[in-house]
Amino acid sequence: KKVSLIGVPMDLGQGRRGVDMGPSAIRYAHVIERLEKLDYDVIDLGDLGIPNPQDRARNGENLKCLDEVAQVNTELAERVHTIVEEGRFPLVLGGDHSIAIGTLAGVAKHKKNLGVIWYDAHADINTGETSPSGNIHGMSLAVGLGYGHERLTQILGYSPKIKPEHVVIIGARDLDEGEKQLIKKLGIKVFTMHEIDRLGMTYVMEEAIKHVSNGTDGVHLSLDLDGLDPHDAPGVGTPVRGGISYRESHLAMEILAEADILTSAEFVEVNPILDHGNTTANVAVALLGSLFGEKLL
Ligand code: DIR
Ligand code: MN
Ligand code: MN
Ligand code: MN
Repeated sequence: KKVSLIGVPMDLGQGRRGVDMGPSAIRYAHVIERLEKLDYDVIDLGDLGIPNPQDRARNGENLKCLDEVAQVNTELAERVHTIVEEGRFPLVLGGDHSIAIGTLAGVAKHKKNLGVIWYDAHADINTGETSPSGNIHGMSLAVGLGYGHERLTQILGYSPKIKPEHVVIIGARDLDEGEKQLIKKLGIKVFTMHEIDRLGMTYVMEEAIKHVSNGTDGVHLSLDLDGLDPHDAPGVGTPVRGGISYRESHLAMEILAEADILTSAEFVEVNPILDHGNTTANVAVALLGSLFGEKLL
């Protein structure tokens, strides 16, 4: 595989500063070297430019920094679209999870039926109407499904980007009321922490892979580091205890590598300011190693 890596140092989709340093922390944790060692042809396209907003708290229609988030995601969508066109695998480094809006827009332009694995403590399926925070990082999956502000859903001029039956959420343990309703209404497949504990990660991943492979022409992994337990990944803006362990996450990535179904991936929400050392970026890079086929022996 040929991999094109792009960083999106954006923190405007949520309230805590520092997640803009995520791409830098992940590069510092040797992501390029890790993938090159596995014989991938890796190009680092660098970071997108992020505008400096006049007012971070401005809350138009309950969407904070809507103009800036829409602008960055439009640029990201175009860049990701080009990467796929070149026959390369887009690997997007966040930044807050609002950047999934642009990634999905760019990838799905090439894939009529894109499968999506959403690895996260949250479902990010709020809209301006349901969001208790107004933070767009909690809305990105909804936007991909065609729900939300049209400045976001209409990026690259088409909507929806993905269909609910092609989505699986893994690791959910913190959902808002409106999110629960939309998940039920759309019939989205969710493996909460309950199912992971009860059935085990091997079974969950096998079922998840079947689900996103059924009737799809590509699969995107959107991995929010807060899907992991805060003990293992402390450097995230919205930690929720009782999460997926480091070991379970490696297993999940190894099973995904074996299945060989992914056509794009993004790793988001690494916040070095809230981290212990560079633990969380190191975890992200270790998981990327497994995802790209690293083996002990
Ligand atoms: C919450 C938190 N559901 C919101 N979402 C987060 O603001 O919409 N997503 N942290 O990753
Ligand atoms: Mn998220
Ligand atoms: Mn999350
Ligand atoms: Mn988050």
